[in-house]
Amino acid sequence: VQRERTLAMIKPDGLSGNYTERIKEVILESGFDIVKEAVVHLDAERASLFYAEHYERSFFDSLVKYMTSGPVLAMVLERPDAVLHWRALIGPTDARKAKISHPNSIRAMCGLDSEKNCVHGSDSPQSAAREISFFFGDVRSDTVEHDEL
Ligand code: YYY
Ligand code: MG
Repeated sequence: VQRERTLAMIKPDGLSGNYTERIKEVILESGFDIVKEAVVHLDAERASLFYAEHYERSFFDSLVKYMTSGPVLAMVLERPDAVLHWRALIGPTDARKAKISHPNSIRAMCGLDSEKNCVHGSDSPQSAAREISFFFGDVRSDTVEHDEL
């Protein structure tokens, strides 16, 4: 089975609220390997770049403020269907809705609302590639070893 990578992030309130160990338990119990991880404190420029697709949205400034309010934990997760599987585990964007419709989801566990939702997950393999290189640099060298034989 083809393994796939996705970018997961524990956002500032998840990290400061001591949810990291519980979230990692869910990750490992769900068959992911944590391939890379880094604690990073984003500045406004980096947070804006990460969420560039939302630049025009009314919540953008508030989102950037939230994402720069403390360090985040970025992780590369790997397993088959990693992108879809991680999105399913974290639940809907609005943590208030998650608590009702997806009570076992990670956002239901540690999120607050549609902004402070505790965790991030890439929404497609293309986003995952962009977001993994955003945090960890260009990782193509990890996957071209067969071409070199
Ligand atoms: O991918 P996901 O995080 O589930 O949601 P997006 O629609 O991509 O929004 C990205 C990010 O923006 C979300 O995690 C919180 C913030 N946000 C917000 O503050 N208020 C909203 N109404 C929608 C999203
Ligand atoms: Mg998104």
